[in-house]
Amino acid sequence: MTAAAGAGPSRLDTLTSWDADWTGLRVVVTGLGLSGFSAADTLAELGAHVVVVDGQDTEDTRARADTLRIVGVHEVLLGPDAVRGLPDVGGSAPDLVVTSPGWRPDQPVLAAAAAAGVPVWGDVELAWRVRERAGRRTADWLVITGTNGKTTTVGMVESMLLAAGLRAVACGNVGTPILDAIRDPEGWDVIAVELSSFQLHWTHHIEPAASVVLNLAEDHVDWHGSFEAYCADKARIYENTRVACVFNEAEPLTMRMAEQADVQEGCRAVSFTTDTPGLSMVGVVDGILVDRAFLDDRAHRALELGHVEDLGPIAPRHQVANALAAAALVRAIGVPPEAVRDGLRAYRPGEHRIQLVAKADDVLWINDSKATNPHAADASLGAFTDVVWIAGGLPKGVTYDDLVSRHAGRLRAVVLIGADPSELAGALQRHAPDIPVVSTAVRDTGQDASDGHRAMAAAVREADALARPGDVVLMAPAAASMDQFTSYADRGNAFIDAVARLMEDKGLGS
Ligand code: UMA
Repeated sequence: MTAAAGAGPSRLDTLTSWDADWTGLRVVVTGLGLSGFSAADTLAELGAHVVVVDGQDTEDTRARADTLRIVGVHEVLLGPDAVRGLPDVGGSAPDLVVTSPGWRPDQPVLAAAAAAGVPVWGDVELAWRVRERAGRRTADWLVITGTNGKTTTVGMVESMLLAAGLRAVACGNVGTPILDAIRDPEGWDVIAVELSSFQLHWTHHIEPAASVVLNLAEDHVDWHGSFEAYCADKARIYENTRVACVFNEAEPLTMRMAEQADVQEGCRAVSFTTDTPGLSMVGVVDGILVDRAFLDDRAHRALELGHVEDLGPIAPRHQVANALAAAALVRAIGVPPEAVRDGLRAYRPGEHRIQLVAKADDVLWINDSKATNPHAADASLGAFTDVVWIAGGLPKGVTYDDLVSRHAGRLRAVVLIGADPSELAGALQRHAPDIPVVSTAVRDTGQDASDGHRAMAAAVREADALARPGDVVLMAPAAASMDQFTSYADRGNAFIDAVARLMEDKGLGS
């Protein structure tokens, strides 16, 4: 191991605001997707000497590279050779690597950086460093992680902040890169930041006003190497929190993470529960969302924040939990109770999360493409009683035994999608041997593995044949989509299109 290359850690230690001297800092940015592009663009604006690398040499990456060169990025290296090792920057070793979240630590560029002692930051670390800028307000950060519910919760937080009249935005893993948000010319009062385990892995020091781990279940084991490593990265979200570490009363692991975190003086641990709340909790009493954490006389009183009905007509338990977590975060920074209620009323859930697509012949067709792991599918399966379940895809190293044994009783039938559904099929054989299972899988049908839209159309027809009045056809794959689709949104749209065609063929309109 060699000492840190180039300017060394001491120069990096001084880089704690936009107005610090970033000029000529030699930086390699890995990845030319959403976050890499925004990191390279930011660093060029700061005057750093930037080299970007990406393993894909496509029309799209070339076009993005051209744009970056115009804004002052010195070099963009594309294709497999560009990501086999750490490049020099302006003829010397880099001072810093800023990585995109999807890059695994054992990827050769990042492994070489580690071996050479070159610090690696994610875009969230860079965003924290540049958040202060002369003449602009500096936003408070409310940060959210968890295996499931992050996107919903960050959206609810944003909605509550806006209802309170604050200038606020949701950013991070939700889709708007955090550096794009941070560079907004007007600045923000508060940013609501969704953080993935990948982003947390590459984040070294942030000081959020409030933080939450919503829940924890097996996910992304292939990236982190183990569930323990995944949890260790998630736990980093609580470090240095200023006002409140929010945890899930139903998941003791989240409490331990909050307790073990090194937080700022005066920071409190506050939990959320979908049952009656005790002291320092938010929870539910007779359908009313209540706060027993952020009021002076909390030992004797509770504050009404809203009603479960404020969440809309379908409010499964996990959605109530997300709403309470969001409420705790905003209450930590003094958002009034009415804004919590108004924010929940104004919030519209994103597409592909327990989305009602059609109702025909007394059968509900529900798109939950966002259920990319067993834990998410568990929540949506649990919300219905008689289910024709469309499931399968890339399992990401997780197992299905618990999920299938828990819900075997509610399954009418299962239709398998995905290039290789053998993991799920095995769990169904073991724990639900009497449930009919139909496969649309490539191995059985010989169809093109990439043709997810055709597979989905076939799955929808199979489900239609199996469903009886009163049933729900639930597309909640419990797996990632990339084996047959470009994203979970593409998979959800394939389902929506296939259901619309089915309805047309039945003469029911779409
Ligand atoms: N690449 C390589 N080599 C690698 C890996 C990637 O060259 O080994 C290149 C790809 O060719 C591509 C770029 O790197 O050009 C992609 O980088 P990325 O995978 O980090 O993705 P971004 O486009 O930067 O998007 C990321 C998040 N993606 C991931 O974490 C995988 C987005 O979350 C996030 O919205 C965005 O930053 C803005 O912050 C998506 C996601 O799937 C929604 N997140 C996972 C999840 O929610 O489960 C964690």
